[in-house]
Amino acid sequence: MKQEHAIDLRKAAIIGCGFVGSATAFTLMQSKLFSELVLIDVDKARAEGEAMDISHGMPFAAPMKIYAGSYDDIVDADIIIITAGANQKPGETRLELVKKNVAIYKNIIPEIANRRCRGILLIVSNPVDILTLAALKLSGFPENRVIGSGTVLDTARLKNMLGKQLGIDNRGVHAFIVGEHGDSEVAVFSSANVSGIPLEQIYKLRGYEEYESHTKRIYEEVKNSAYEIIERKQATYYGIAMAIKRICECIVRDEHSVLPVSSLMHGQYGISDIVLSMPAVVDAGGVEQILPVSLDEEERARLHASAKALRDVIADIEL
Ligand code: 6V0
Repeated sequence: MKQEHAIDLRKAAIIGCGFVGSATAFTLMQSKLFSELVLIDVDKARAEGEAMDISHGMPFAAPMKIYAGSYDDIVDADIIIITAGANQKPGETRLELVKKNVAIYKNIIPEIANRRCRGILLIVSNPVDILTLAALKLSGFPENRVIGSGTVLDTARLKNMLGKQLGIDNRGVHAFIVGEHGDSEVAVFSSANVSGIPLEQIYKLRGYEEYESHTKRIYEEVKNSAYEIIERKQATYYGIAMAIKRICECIVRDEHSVLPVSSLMHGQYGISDIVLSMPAVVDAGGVEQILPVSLDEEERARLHASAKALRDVIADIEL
């Protein structure tokens, strides 16, 4: 029997149910963050199949409504996660995807905006910074409600690799990747630390003398992770699904946690009017405040180069 709810139920939507969308749906089902999850894909059968498959695991998790739906089902979604679009082929850069995926966003975003959705748009498709800017412009949503997954995944990769190198739980490693989620991204080693101890110092304390060469190598490995995975298994999806779950947690629980999501810049380091990743306070309203991480001179120059790389691509497309 259907009855009035005394409390607001939490609903998420995933648009695009390929590798990333389906891994995200699977992860969110197990997270118990939402009571309802709607899956949308141009390939409706794919969305239906994923909803059926994931729902069969529900007796081992927690009850939740999961189904393949349409845009009419997302009007009351709290978070709308967009993973639709082409993915990188082996050797293809994220920026090379831009024209294909901007065209897809020109179909999807007006469907959302026309329904006056109140939810937060969480952009995941690549190139994520450009598509977040496209989503912002095409939706007319306030900018705090349009977030890109940005370098949340890259930062997790960095923490994981540093933790492994130092033999320390990666959750104690505080370090960020900022800038583009892509080839021009910047690893901020100058202010990285383990529980407050500067990275260079903890390298010494753990018996490693090769700070410069190790950190250079780790940066290259983080930057090339997606290429390496795609070379071996055609797509990356588990890491990003976990990163999306973490961003959803911050929103749903109004955590005010600091995550390097991508959002519109307003003069931080002299950069404006483009979207890139910088640590930001994330809460129930989306991005509450950008916190420009402290950078040394070289990192600052690299950040500007990253912003320029994004700007050059934007100049070439119509948003
Ligand atoms: P995939 O497996 O090809 O899935 C894409 C899905 O999108 C397919 O099921 C399509 O049918 C669907 N789709 C296409 N057009 C539309 C549309 N107009 N409306 C609804 N659905 C549509 O790709 P995969 O899942 O591997 O990757 C999806 C996107 O995520 C790509 O752009 C990747 O590059 C990107 N990633 C972003 C990451 C990040 O860190 N931000 C990480 C990994 C992948």
